[in-house]
Amino acid sequence: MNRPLRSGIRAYIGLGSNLADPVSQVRSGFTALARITQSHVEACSSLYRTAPIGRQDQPDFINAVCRLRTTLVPAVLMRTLLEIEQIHGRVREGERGGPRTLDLDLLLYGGETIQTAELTVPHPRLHERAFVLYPLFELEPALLVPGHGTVRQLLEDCSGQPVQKLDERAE
Ligand code: PH2
Ligand code: MG
Ligand code: MG
Repeated sequence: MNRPLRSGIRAYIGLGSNLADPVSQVRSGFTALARITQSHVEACSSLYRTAPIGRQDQPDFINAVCRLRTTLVPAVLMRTLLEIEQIHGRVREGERGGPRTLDLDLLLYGGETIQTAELTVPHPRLHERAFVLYPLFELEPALLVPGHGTVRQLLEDCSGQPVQKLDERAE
């Protein structure tokens, strides 16, 4: 286990799965995030069962969010997330937004705005997705999404997207 870092940037990672035992996939994702070099997991949200946004012809998702403190630069952190997805059997084929074993999105990297060929931060759809905003709200309601406002404000515009917090004892 990596030791807590006092230096570094706070990065928020969104986890999502709707294939091959999604609860186990997300829990295994938490474990893999805890093993990333030069990084320390500060907090993980509860798990949430969420209706698919976008493509509807797929199972419900399990979603969650983790807060990391990291000294990795964003491009290296992103590459590491893609490697973890692959280890979890992620196959990228067919239409975008389809079912997946594990999706790890770099949602926020400190207060930075990043636009490169590989990476857009904040995540371009984070501000309108209840399945990300609810777990973020659980960790940090006053968190600012650069260019959009606080998580608390953004959630007010997300009614009508079904999100159910899982009772951990029942799992
Ligand atoms: N991810 C998507 C598309 N739609 N819907 C839910 N509920 N949860 C997700 O993680 C999700 C989605 C593409 O990344
Ligand atoms: Mg995603
Ligand atoms: Mg993704």
